[in-house]
Amino acid sequence: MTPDKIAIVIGGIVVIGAVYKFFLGKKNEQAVSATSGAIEIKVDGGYTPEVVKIPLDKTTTLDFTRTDPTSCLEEVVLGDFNVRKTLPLNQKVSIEITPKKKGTFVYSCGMNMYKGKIIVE
Ligand SMILES: [Cu+2]
Repeated sequence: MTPDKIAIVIGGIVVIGAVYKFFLGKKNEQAVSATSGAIEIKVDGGYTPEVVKIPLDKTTTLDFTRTDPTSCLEEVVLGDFNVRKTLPLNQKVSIEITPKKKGTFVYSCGMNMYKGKIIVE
């Protein structure tokens, strides 16, 4: 094979890998349940875990820690719980919520670009 053909093959493998990872990543979106009333959420290019499960009528503390310097993520908005908080870099910000309704609630960054989900059950 000539070097340009090798480059095409390598490029193809990289693209297939990226596509595969994208779809697999979506499937791996698994909900993490809050244990002992608290859950840690890492804010770095989005929210990890992206989906959390919390119990109805109980207070759960969501501990957000932002390690991503992107200003996009400096605010977190939990519209359904009337919460809007600034997340200083590398500092844990605890948000307590006591859901009164079952369902799936979406929260986001201040610009509504990055999203996470809270499942109340
Ligand atoms: Cu944003």
